[in-house]
Amino acid sequence: MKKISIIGVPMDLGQTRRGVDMGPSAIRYAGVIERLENLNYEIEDLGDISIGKAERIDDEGVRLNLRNLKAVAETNEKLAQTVDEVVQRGHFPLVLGGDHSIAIGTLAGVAKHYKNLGVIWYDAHGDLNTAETSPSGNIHGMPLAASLGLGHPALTNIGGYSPKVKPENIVLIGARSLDEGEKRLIHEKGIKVYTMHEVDRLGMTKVMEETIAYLKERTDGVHLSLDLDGLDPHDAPGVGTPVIGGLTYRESHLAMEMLAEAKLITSAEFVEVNPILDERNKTASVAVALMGSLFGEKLV
Ligand code: 4U7
Ligand code: MN
Ligand code: MN
Ligand code: MN
Repeated sequence: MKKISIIGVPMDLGQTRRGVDMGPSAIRYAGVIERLENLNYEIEDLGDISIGKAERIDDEGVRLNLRNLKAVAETNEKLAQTVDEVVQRGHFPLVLGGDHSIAIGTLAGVAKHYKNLGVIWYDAHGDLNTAETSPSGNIHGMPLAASLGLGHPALTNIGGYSPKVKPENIVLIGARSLDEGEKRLIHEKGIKVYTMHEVDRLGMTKVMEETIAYLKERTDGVHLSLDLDGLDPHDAPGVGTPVIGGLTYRESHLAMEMLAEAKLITSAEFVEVNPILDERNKTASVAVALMGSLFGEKLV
């Protein structure tokens, strides 16, 4: 596929730190369009999805332990629609966040086009909380659960159907901060996880070889959801929930190159870039470099 549609989602309502809404601008400023055009893709930039307004007093969100539920759900509904149209037109959807709650909408737009969509969740976190298990009430910690059909119907039914993915079609990479409820769910559902422990033991090459083989045999398309906090804060400081001991830039680069070589990925999103917390747009630049590798950039 030679056409990529870029969709910005300046969402910050899925968590409480301001600035992540500027992620799409920072990534564009870091040169994403030029970078991918140089790889001979035709790029269509669809601009940014408009974000719902937060309630000034969010009584319902507080009561439900789902901060900004209404606005987050509305925005994801719009995103799902946009992504759906992009896939229908045969383009590759590349979504720029924004906080990770937008994965709910991206997956809603993508998953209906596949019988068995695979998902690679590249993240320090599992994002497998529901209102019942979430220590924070932040919806950016819930998108993978919602896509499995778990949680509030306003989140699980985005796009008018549920679930979007099956637990056996998911691979988590880089996990190192999982809440108790998330660990329970991972065991209960048999979700495949390469925590930092496995990355250390096996090395990224083996992790990606296994991931690619696993998803190739059971899925008909694979979505990459890459949270920049999957990387170590040294390499990606501009994120709202940094966790030390993460994946290096080099490991991540290798992972993207291996995915490119395997021609596995059919849609992608890069999320949680927060320019206010960043150092000279480093994290956005890392995101763009990883996109370059994902889309086949070669060193020679
Ligand atoms: B991100 C957390 F409790 N698990 O649910 C939560 F540690 O999209 C963090 O991966 C979630 O950045 C992080 O609030 C969400 C917390
Ligand atoms: Mn077209
Ligand atoms: Mn994360
Ligand atoms: Mn995340």
